[in-house]
Amino acid sequence: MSETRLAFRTCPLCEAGCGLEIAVQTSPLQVINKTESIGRIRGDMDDVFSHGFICPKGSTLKQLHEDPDRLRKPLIKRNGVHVEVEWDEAWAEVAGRLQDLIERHGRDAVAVYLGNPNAHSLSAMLYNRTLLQGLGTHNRFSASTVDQLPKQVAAGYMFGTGVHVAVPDLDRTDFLMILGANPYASNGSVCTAPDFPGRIEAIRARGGTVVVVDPRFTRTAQEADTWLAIRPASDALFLMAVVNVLFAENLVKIQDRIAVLLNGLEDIRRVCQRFTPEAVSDATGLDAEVTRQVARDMSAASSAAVYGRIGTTTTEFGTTASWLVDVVNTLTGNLDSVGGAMFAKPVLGGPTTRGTSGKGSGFRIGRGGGKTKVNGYPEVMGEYPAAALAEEITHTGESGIKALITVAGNPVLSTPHSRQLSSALEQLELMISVDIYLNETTRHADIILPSPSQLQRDHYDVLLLQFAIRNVANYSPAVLPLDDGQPDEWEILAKLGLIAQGFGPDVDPAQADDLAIDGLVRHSVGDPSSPIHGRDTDEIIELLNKDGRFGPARMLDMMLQTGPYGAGFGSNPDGASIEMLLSHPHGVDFGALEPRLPDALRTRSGMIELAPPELLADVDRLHAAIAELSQRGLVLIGRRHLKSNNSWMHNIDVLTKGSMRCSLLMHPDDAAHLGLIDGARAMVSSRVGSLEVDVELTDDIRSGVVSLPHGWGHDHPGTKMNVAAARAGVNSNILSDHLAMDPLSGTSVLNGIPVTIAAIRG
Ligand SMILES: Nc1nc2c(c(=O)[nH]1)N[C@H]1C(S)=C(S)[C@@H](COP(=O)(O)OP(=O)(O)OC[C@H]3O[C@@H](n4cnc5c(=O)[nH]c(N)nc54)[C@H](O)[C@@H]3O)O[C@H]1N2
Ligand SMILES: Nc1nc2c(c(=O)[nH]1)N[C@H]1C(S)=C(S)[C@@H](COP(=O)(O)OP(=O)(O)OC[C@H]3O[C@@H](n4cnc5c(=O)[nH]c(N)nc54)[C@H](O)[C@@H]3O)O[C@H]1N2
Ligand code: SF4
Ligand SMILES: [Mo]
Repeated sequence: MSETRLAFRTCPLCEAGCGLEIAVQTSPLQVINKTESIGRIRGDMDDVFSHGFICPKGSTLKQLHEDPDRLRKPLIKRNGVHVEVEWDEAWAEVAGRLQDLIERHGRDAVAVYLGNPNAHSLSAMLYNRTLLQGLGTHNRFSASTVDQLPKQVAAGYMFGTGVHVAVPDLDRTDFLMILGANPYASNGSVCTAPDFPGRIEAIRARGGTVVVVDPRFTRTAQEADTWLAIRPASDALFLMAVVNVLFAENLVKIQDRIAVLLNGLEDIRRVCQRFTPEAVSDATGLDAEVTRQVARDMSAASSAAVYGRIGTTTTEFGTTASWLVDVVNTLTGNLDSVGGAMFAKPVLGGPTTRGTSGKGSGFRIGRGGGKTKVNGYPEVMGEYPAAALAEEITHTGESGIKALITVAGNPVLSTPHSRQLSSALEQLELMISVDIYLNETTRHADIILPSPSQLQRDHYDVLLLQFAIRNVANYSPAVLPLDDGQPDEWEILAKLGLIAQGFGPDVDPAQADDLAIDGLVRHSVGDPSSPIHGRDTDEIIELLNKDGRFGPARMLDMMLQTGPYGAGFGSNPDGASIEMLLSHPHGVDFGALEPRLPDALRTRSGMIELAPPELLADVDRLHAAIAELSQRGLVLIGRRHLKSNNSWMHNIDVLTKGSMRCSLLMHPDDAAHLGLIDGARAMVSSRVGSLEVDVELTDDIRSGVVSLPHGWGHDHPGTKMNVAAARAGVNSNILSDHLAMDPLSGTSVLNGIPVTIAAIRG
């Protein structure tokens, strides 16, 4: 007889973090072999946050786990071909080559690129620190500079740290304005809210209003009361005009509680004056009266929240637009207020809960004078622009980057001027990738170290719950055991870090784990804001070790117990701990968000910096852009599809079958102009590259704007993703310009790229 057990875990594929119910089966043969297989995966109806919601990707964790192309053994490139090796051989190769390279070229010769799945991996969130410390390099890059960094920089200047990002209080707001996000496809980002679509529908069902600002009439726009078809890259101008109207029409209504915490209100009043709705109307493509009405409606609403996402951040004014989102939230009385834009109080704690309440060291970029060699881009939150990686490899001579370690990243498809990066990677002396596939990026690697599948690892959304719309906690132990000989992902990362420090190939990653725990406990008992301040270090470590836990589970227990709801190792017995979460497999809900200011502030002044000097200094550039934006010709924007996940889930047959999604959306008016018909093949060119793609005509996009999804282009030789290769699509980042970026954060321009398009005859 076959047996079935149910396992519950949080889906690690996107930021929504839905609860999954996973049937794990044991057939009679498997009983003998002591193996199990994955049966049906569906939404966990009892999950405290997602209540059964999932999207089509969630259930494909089964296919992902079983994908024959997913790597199960390390690969080493020998004579240009990747061959499978045992782990011992892989570690020996890593140790020999990495150590030698560091000795010859120094630590900064090794660059690191951390990709998006790191944000969804408990191992990575807890042990990348060990890796980075072990490497000791300043050359850090990540997907943040093709994504959300502008939001973090703006939040840092205003509230004190890069995790102080306010999220719309979706479940209680009466008015939601979404700019540059399409949660019906993406399920939300830097706003953790499973069933984001359902929560949007609930706003309207309770009589509230939803406004979507987007050049494309997305599914989200279709569900809104109002769609504002803005011209790409002009959101900062639109928001500045909203601010202008709020002052001009006396609609500013700051809560008293917030007013006393505000620095810079008069600066805002002054700088917005030039940006009347009329002055920006050509650049935004929005009628002045429409902009005025938005300001009036927001101010009149009993509660309101503005939410800006990737369509606003990956533009040349990403940071400025993100800043203005919260300026509008503040001026309309909605900052840190129920139904407005609020701050989570994460169960694990974080920079908004630790340290001195209400004050901190503030936020700066370019710390330590760090900047890139070729173009002098400053350090931002410990990293450099991903767009600079290629030039830092190719144009820095002896002192430049000679080796690269990628962890869960596919920058060849995800970052600008892909062809340039792809050829730069060929010039490296050494490349090591921690990844689950042999893909467009990892094919360049000398050594690939595969992580176990998502179902073979513990999970907790360390990062994403910092941005959640409710304070929840949910721990998922691994559903299946590791394969024989397969190290856990945290062990791979920790061991890489140790090897980079000079420990040889046989070093035990547990060594780094014990050291890290020791450091955490010591720090916590010495921290006056910690619930275990003054306790005995050895006693705490003994308590942590008593059930034989190690790795992420032990680390997590430490963070849970010392967090704002923590059990404090006995001082608050009903508080959060790993024991508590293990006895609540559907998660624990600590409630809706509550106002957190001024306690959560970590600015030097202890005030909300409404007009940070760095952002005031950008206002002239914004004003100067009006003329150019008004005349900009055809521009390219991206798009997401519910069944894609950036570049890496196209090998899952059930997600990619059906009509080809990698097409160029174009308005019929533009097509007529260019002599293109639906289904025609077109050549699209930008300053840095060109590609061929099929055109798909639709009225659901602003004329003058074309859209191509990213994450396609799976036609590289030397990869092993057979399903993806069969429907390769084309890589949109061939067109994005590595020099075009938001200068305040180093984030690339991926939306609003000037392009020319020509029909391909025949
Ligand atoms: N033009 C354009 N470009 C974009 C965007 C856009 O909107 N337009 N969006 C940008 C955004 S928001 C992002 S976040 C980036 C993403 O950029 P990246 O993070 O560089 O790319 P991903 O496609 O997420 O690739 C993830 C990689 O991790 C591997 N992987 C998956 N799961 C795991 C795991 O659990 N462990 C390990 N070790 N590896 C794993 C996959 O095989 C793949 O190689 O792309 C950006 N690029
Ligand atoms: N299914 C699926 N889900 C995902 C991902 C995925 O690839 N697939 N990726 C995940 C990741 S890493 C991220 S970061 C999030 C991103 O989550 P979202 O930010 O919701 O991303 P998109 O769905 O790309 O929506 C961006 C919208 O911005 C619009 N836009 C483009 N340019 C502009 C502009 O200048 N102004 C304005 N106002 N709008 C503009 C686009 O038309 C698009 O509708 O999604 C996550 N979730
Ligand atoms: S929306 Fe889909 S991919 Fe995202 S967490 Fe939920 S089930 Fe997973
Ligand atoms: Mo992202």
